[in-house]
Amino acid sequence: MKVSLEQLNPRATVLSILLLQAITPANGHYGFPFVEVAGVMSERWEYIRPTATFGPNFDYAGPPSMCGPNGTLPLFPIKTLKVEAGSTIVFGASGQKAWPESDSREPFDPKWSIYHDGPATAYLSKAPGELAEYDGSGEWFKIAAVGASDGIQWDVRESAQVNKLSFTIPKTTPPGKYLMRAEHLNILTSYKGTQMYANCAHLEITGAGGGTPGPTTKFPGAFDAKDPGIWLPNALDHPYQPSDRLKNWQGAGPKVWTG
Ligand SMILES: *[C@@H]1O[C@H](CO)[C@@H](O)[C@H](O)[C@H]1NC(C)=O
Ligand SMILES: [Cu+2]
Repeated sequence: MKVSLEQLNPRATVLSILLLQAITPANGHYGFPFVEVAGVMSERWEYIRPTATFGPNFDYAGPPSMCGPNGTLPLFPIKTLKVEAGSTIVFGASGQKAWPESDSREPFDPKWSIYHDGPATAYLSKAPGELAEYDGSGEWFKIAAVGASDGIQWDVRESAQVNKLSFTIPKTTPPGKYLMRAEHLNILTSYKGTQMYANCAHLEITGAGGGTPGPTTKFPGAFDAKDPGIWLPNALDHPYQPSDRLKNWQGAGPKVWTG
């Protein structure tokens, strides 16, 4: 049914416009509450630290930059996914479904996709003891950066309809219990305009190990709003022709360790 604005009581119209504005931003944001297990998407928050909101984080150097808002410790107990080094971890994306988001148990919706354009990265940090008690204050190393393989458009972008992020654990990663951080950025060229979305999985990595991961960094602290991986000059947002700088994008923070 179509109703013109004139037909409505003006006060009701103002109210419904205000309500629309209050509801709309929730649709614009997202996170990674799922991980695939043997090709099947997990339940929501089964292996991922719950976060209170999927709203964008602009505090690149603050606590939410690690595992998302309220992700410094698990808000409730979650499982640990056992994986062999060398395997690929697939995170599933979702829009915000509840307030707080940690209350939602909505399953993965394969028809929904990330509708912002920007790079994705993944990091690991080994827990000294149990993951449930690990606040992520140890060393972190980056294992992947998914940029713009054609040098002109981000691989993860609205028109590509991406709903999963895949990252490979380097084969020589030392065995142990790890927090795995998956991040997608909505790259915007304005200073402090880029939106950060991050969530962390609990992993137990098996295998022979043998590698020495590095360089390492800390969360929070790995980023600064002026980091060229966060605040890209205009030419790198949407270049008119392929750019090697965009093609070779490694992101904010340390270089990728491949094992
Ligand atoms: C998240 O953290 C904020 C600030 O400490 C707190 O007020 C809020 O209740 C937390 N949310 C949840 C779902 O725990
Ligand atoms: Cu958004």
